[in-house]
Amino acid sequence: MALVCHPNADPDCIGSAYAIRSALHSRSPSVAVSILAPDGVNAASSKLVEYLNIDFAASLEDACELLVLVDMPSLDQLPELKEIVDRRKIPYAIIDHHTEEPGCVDGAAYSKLMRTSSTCEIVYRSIPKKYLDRHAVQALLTGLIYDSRRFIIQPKASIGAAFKMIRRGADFALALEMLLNEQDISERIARLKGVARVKLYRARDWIFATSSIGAFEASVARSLTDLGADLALVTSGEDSTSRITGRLNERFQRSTSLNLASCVMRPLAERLSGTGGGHPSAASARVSAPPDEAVGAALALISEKLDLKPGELKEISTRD
Ligand SMILES: [Mn+2]
Repeated sequence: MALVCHPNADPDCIGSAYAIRSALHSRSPSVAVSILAPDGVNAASSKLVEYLNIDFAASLEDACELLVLVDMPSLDQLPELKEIVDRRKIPYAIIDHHTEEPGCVDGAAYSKLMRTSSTCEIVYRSIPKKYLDRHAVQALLTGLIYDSRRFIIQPKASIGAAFKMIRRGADFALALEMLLNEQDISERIARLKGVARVKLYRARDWIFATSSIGAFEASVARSLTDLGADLALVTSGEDSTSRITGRLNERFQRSTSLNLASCVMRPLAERLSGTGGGHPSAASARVSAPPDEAVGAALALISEKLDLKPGELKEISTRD
């Protein structure tokens, strides 16, 4: 069995995958379970990965009989793996939260989708506690704190779940320590450069920010929404291909119901021959177009979805 993490795997994804594997080991020791992170893990996960001592599998083993998509609704963002899975007809299960992907569960052998603040909360709720050891609960608490943005999202449910995990031996201070962001210098420079290169737009009471950077697009996009943008689009790339990453803040997501994955990144990928997907408030695409064109097309799709009239989306000068 292979547990597959989404690109740039975050602590919610890592914590969930670890706990699922650990529970499977104690329930069915004869089942071989590997964890795959085909497109790497993000910087916020590095301490957790080290603490849990996770050994990622290099590739999908030939003997794999079941795939579990952890914290992602489809394999759209991992086209190479998707191709193998389709070709070998490997059944797959989906465990994910806050997803509204139409038809995403159609091809799945099993799915567990809940509107929780984190996948870790779903995993905790779904697995009989006798199969969860202290490390697994610690991993789940860390992922929950991260994805609930420290209990800002769905506070009642996320605080309640965290309290139960703490009663089962998880250490809150240790979880916070593992999330302490000691970003390396290149990521901090990328964030600051991304902010320096920002272009701003206003539509009604919403602020959109776009920028470009060579790497750490997700981190730059998150910085822009943290600074006050309702929506951030960050590109990286050269002349003919680019990667575009989007983030929405909670309030904007709630008031517009804009789904970045299904309304923006997926159609963008279709239009510009690429691949795209993700979550409603965090999604990305790889497209066959220069970065400027990708951003322009994404803004056009967003304007269309929000029903903006021509001229309603105005660029704000950053020079005066
Ligand atoms: Mn998540």
